[in-house]
Amino acid sequence: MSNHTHLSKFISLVLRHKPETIGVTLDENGWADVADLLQKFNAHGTAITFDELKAIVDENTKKRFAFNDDFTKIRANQGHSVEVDLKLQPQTPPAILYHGTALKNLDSIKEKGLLKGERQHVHLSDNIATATQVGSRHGKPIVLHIDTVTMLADGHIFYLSDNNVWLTDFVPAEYIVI
Ligand code: HQG
Repeated sequence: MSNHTHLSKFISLVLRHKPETIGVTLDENGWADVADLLQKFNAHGTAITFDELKAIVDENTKKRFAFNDDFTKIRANQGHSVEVDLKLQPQTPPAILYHGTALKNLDSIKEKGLLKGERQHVHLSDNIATATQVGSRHGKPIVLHIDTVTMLADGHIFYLSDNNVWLTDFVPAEYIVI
């Protein structure tokens, strides 16, 4: 794993799941202070400069992180397990969205629907390739098709993260086409 990939994973851990690992705090909208973050990474044995942090944010293919306008704050665009309010506005998704999972989860998903688990939302993609990739993180991938038209008609709400991941609270099994 390259040094930047390793750092990127550590930054994900801090900004999405465990800011306390290095003693950083996130505000209610998920932002960490950049100077504080850098100082605490370095104090905890992870050498990183502002320029390296900026390069990691810029080169991240999934655009996982974002700075505010003056680069004094940074946050993860989605994927949190800590409770944050990203202030995302409800949006109308394409008629079909995709969720990649592992075949071994299928029976449970058919029974219980898609649950957000540890994260704040269920994550959906607008394309099969991304969903396949996400699913293969968990095992032999399978891509579920989600009928968003009926979900919307039934009052379910969708959000789009700044890095184009579709988010919703729960997908009951009846809207899933396998
Ligand atoms: C599964 C990555 C059994 C669900 C990706 C998934 C994504 C169930 C796993 C983001 C279930 C949770 C999120 C049920 C859901 N029974 N299994 N009823 N309901 N599951 O990692 O969607 O690279 O929390 O199918 O690109 O895989 O980190 O969610 O397999 O956008 O930026 O439970 O993480 O982004 O796994 O991935 P996860 P996910 P990053």
